[in-house]
Amino acid sequence: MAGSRFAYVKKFEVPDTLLPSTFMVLRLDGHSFHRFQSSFSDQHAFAKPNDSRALELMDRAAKTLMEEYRDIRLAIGESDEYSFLLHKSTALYNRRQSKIVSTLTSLFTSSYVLHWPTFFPDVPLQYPPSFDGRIVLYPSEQQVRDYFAWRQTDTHINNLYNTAFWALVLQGGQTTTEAHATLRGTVSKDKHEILFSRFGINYDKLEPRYRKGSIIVRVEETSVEAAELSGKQKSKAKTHTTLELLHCDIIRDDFWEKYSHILKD
Ligand code: DGT
Ligand code: MG
Ligand code: MG
Ligand code: MG
Ligand code: MG
Repeated sequence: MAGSRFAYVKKFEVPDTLLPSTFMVLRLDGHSFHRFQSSFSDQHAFAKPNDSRALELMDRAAKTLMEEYRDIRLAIGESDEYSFLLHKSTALYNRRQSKIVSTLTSLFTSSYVLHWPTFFPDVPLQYPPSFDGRIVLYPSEQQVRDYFAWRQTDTHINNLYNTAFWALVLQGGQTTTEAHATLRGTVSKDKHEILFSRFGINYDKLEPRYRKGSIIVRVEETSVEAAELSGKQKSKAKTHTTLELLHCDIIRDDFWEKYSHILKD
């Protein structure tokens, strides 16, 4: 059908279809959360180094996304970020990049705001938080595994640093400048030692949520239910989806062997 003489402008919209048969990883990250988390009065600022309310709210928003989009098989979250894995053959929005990134980022953000009062009942939101989003494509299973290993290693490195840093400041009475100086050039072993000898903190005993981040796995169970239909016994297959929230190791083989369906087509 002929459009108006203005319709030619539509031709300027260029396709942004993502490569077929490749894993998609969508990563969302809180925009300027450094400012966001400290914008509340001191008493209400995110707890240091980890605020379990804020982390649980992130998990809640991630679950909203996985409830809505069944093509997401796995997610990992830490701090103000979450990554989601869509299986390689997903046909979501015909694999249009902007459509996927903008819609999913928007839903995550609105869920974060919607559920804010549940996790922060005494802290009214001061301004609307936002998240950035990007998709990275990975052709191989090994790269997908390495991606998740990369995020979990990052969680560990940041958490060890932040735990030592805030122990030096909050318990050790150092200024933030002094604490940075104390930790400059230290390796992992030194930080463990500082935590244990100065503050009696055994790092490995800290909550797995903080050390490993949050992992959400979609588990689909097909059960065959016998149904009495017009006097005849018939069976019908039903798929139940559950989302499991874990704080476990995702680097070793055990995880990928136990949840081998994640990478399958
Ligand atoms: P961006 O992502 O480039 O827009 O900037 P930021 O400021 O969001 O930087 P990013 O994402 O590298 O760092 C996350 C910030 O969020 C960081 O300043 C610490 C803050 N944050 C996240 N989770 C917690 C928490 O549980 N407790 C506290 N105190 N801060 C947190
Ligand atoms: Mg950043
Ligand atoms: Mg951020
Ligand atoms: Mg971040
Ligand atoms: Mg529309």
